[in-house]
Amino acid sequence: MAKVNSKAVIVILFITVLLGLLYVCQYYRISLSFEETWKTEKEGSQTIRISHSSTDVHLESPPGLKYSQPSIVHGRTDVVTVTPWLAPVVWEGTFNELLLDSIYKKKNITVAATVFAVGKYIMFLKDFLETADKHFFAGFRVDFYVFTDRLNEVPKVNMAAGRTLTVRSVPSSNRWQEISARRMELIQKLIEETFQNHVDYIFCLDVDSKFHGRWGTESLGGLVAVIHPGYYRDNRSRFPYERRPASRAYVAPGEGDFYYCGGAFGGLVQEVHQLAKTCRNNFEDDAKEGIEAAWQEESHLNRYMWINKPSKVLSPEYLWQDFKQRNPEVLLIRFSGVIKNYANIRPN
Ligand code: 5GW
Ligand code: MN
Repeated sequence: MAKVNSKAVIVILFITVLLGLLYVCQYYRISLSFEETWKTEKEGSQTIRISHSSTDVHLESPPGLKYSQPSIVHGRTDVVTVTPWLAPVVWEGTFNELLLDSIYKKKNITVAATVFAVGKYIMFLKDFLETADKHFFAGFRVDFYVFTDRLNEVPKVNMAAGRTLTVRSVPSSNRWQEISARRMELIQKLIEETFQNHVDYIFCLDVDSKFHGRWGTESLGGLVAVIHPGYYRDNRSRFPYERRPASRAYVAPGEGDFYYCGGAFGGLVQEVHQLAKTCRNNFEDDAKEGIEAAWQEESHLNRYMWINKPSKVLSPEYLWQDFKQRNPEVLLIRFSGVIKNYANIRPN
């Protein structure tokens, strides 16, 4: 009896050790492949990266983090903080940045930002980049992509550690309509060719603007749109949607949720890829039929966001306009368009 028992114990022990070894190997393999990804990333080639950016999964909070107690009965009452399809609308005072940053630090995310500075718009680039480095995802890995036709006029801006600046050459164009059309195409191609696998989120921003306050992890989501500061108190009949049914950007009277900005949008790379591709195709198909939407890509973006509801909506804090007086519900202006002399900067 005793002999059988000790044999059994040895077998069980053996199996346990084997399983343990297997587990350790597996773990080691994962961390190894992660490191490999890192190495090749730096060398500029593409590898598959373990996905860690899905939306609608639980958010893992680091253990032991202390932060103020959330309330479900007290909060902002002067603004609406959720859409009818239950996407959050991000306003100052609705989120805890310490908590959010800790959650996304753990996920080790990379955010990309695209900005176009074609022709005289190069003059806005320095302020844009300097303020972005300070306020846009501070403390996180950010890759800025500048598209310009004036390569030697790109300002030397020192980025904080872990943040990069890549300049891409685009042909000069005298027609804004062309620049606008090509923006979506270039965003689509950038995603396809450069970072489908190593960037998690992307934001596409106007260059004629500056950061004045935090724009960070609270803005992350699958598909992210920004409410236009010019129309958010208006009835939707006044929104400058494309109103001709012949256009693929058409939004009928009585339709539409909000009027969103063309000057800032973003989300998960795969989502923004879908958006850019769709808007580009619709833009080009319209053009073939000799039609151009009222506000070019902004009109197509608005049509897209009407069909494909954004999973996170950013309040006008995220794209204000310097010439506009701050409204009382806007507690903090984070990003704002500068006042520009149109006659001076635009080619047409
Ligand atoms: C914009 C209007 C007419 C003609 C040309 C342009 C233009 C836009 C340009 O010459 N160069 C250029 O880089 N852009 C890019 O498109 C900038 O990133 C700019 O921020 C963005 C959108 O154009 P904006 O900022 O003039 O449009 P609004 O609606 O913010 O005034
Ligand atoms: Mn602008």
